[in-house]
Amino acid sequence: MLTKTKAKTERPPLYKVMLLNDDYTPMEFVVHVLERFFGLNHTQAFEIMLTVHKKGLAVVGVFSFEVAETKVAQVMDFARRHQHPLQCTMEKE
Ligand code: TYC
Repeated sequence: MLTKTKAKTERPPLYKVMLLNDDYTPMEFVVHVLERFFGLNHTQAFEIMLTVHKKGLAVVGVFSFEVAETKVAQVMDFARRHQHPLQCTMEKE
């Protein structure tokens, strides 16, 4: 019999949400986004913003598909409304 019957606990896949650097979005705006949508305190938010600024991108959180999708949409919508080119993406972990 070729059918595998592996007794395993299925975990839902997780998704990394990442912020990308650009030359135009103000640093304070990125810090505000990280506090507002990712629940980070000011120090954590500032550190992650600086990592994105220096390295080009950083993972800002890991979530279920639905939550990751919502965070990306919220960040992209908020950035667009403020006319900043900030980009936020998600990727399967
Ligand atoms: N590089 C931007 C600047 O110098 C700051 C920035 C940080 C932009 C993180 C986007 O995801 C970002 N104003």
